[in-house]
Amino acid sequence: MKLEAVELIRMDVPLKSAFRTSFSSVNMHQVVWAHVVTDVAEGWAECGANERPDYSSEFHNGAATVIKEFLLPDLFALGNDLTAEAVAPTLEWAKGHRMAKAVIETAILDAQLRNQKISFAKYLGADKDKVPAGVSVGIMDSLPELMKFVEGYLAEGYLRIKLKIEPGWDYEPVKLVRETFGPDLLLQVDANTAYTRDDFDLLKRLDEFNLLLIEQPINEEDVLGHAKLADYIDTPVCLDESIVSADIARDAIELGAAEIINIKPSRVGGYIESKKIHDVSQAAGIPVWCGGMLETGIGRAANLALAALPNFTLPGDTSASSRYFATDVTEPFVLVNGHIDVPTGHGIGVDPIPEIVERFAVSREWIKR
Ligand code: OSB
Ligand code: MG
Repeated sequence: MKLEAVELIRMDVPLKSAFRTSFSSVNMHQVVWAHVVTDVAEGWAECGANERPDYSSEFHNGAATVIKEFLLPDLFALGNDLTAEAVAPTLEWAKGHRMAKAVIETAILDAQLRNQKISFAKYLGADKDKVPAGVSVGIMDSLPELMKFVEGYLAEGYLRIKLKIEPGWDYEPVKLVRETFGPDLLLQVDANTAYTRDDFDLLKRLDEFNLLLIEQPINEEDVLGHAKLADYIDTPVCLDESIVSADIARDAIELGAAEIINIKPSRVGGYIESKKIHDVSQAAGIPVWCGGMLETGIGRAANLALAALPNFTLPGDTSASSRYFATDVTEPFVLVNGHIDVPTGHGIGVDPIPEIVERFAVSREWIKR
C-alpha cells in the first residue's frame, strides 16, 4: 500500500445531554477524524483526544500538529512499503502522542482491511458476534436526576452501570443506586484520578456496595499508589489513564496495581497495541473491558470489534449510538437485549454519512504526499 493523502476533519457532534466527569462537562462531542486515501482503498478513524488536554496530555490542535509535521512525512516516505503493522515501528522515534498515532494507524488499518476484505473483528481475533453493553453515567446536579438517568438506561436494557464519581459525589449516589436497583445490578465507579493517597479510608467505605471495580481513583502516574490502595480495599482496582502501553500494563499487573484493565485503543496508540495489552492481561489472569471516549460510529465500530476478543469478560462502555447522539455520523449502533452487534463488514464495517459529516464539520484539511 502507498499513502496518498490524509484529510483531518474537525467536527462538533451535539450530545443529547451534558456529560460531566471529575475533569469536565461537555455538551458537544468535539472530535477529530482522519480520512486516509491509499492507492488501494480509503480508511476512516476517530481520534480520542479532547479539545483540551484534560483526560490525557493530548488535545486536538496538538494531535493535528504532530500528525502533519512529524507522523505523515515519515509514512509518506515509506512509499509502497506502507502497512498498518509498519506504522508503529516507523513512528516509534516520536515520543508519546499515542492518540495522534492511533488515529492514523487505525485509518490505515481500515483501508488495508477494506482492501483485503477482512473485518476488524476477524483481524483482531474476535470470538463473539455481539458484545454486552454497559453505560457510563455522568455526575449529576442531584440524586433524583441521577436516578432518572439510571432507571432509563436499565429500562433500555443496559447490563452494567458505571457511575462517574468525585469527592462529594461518591458514597451517597452509589448507596442510592445499589439500594434502589438491588444486589444483582452490575455496578462500578470511575473517578478519573479525582482522589489522592489521603482518601483511602473514604474509598474503603465503598466496599460495602460490592462494586465490580473502581476505575482510576488516583493520579495516573501513581501506579504504586494504586497497588497500595488495591491492598487496602476489597473493591478491585481497575486502571484506565495509567495504562498507555503493553509494557506499562505488564508492570502494573506485576505491582498489583491493576486487578482489571480498561483498554481504550486511542489511549494506548491503537488496536495493535490494544491486542497486546489484551494478551498480556489474559496471560496474567487479569480481565479487561473496552472503554470509550464518546465515539461516533466510526470509533465505536472498531471498539466493538476489539470488545469481542476472548479476555473482554466484563461489559464495556460500548453503548448504543443513542446513549450520546440523537444523530450519529454513521448508521447508528443499536442495543438489542443488552448487546450490540459486532460489525461484520470489511475494515471497521461502517461508513460515514457524507451529509452528516458536512453538517457537523467545523474544518476539513487535506495533507498530500
Ligand atoms: O474515563 O472512561 C473514561 C469519557 C471521556 C473520557 C474518559 C472517560 C469517559 C467515559 C465515557 O467514561 C465512555 C464512553 O461511554 O464512551
Ligand atoms: Mg475511565
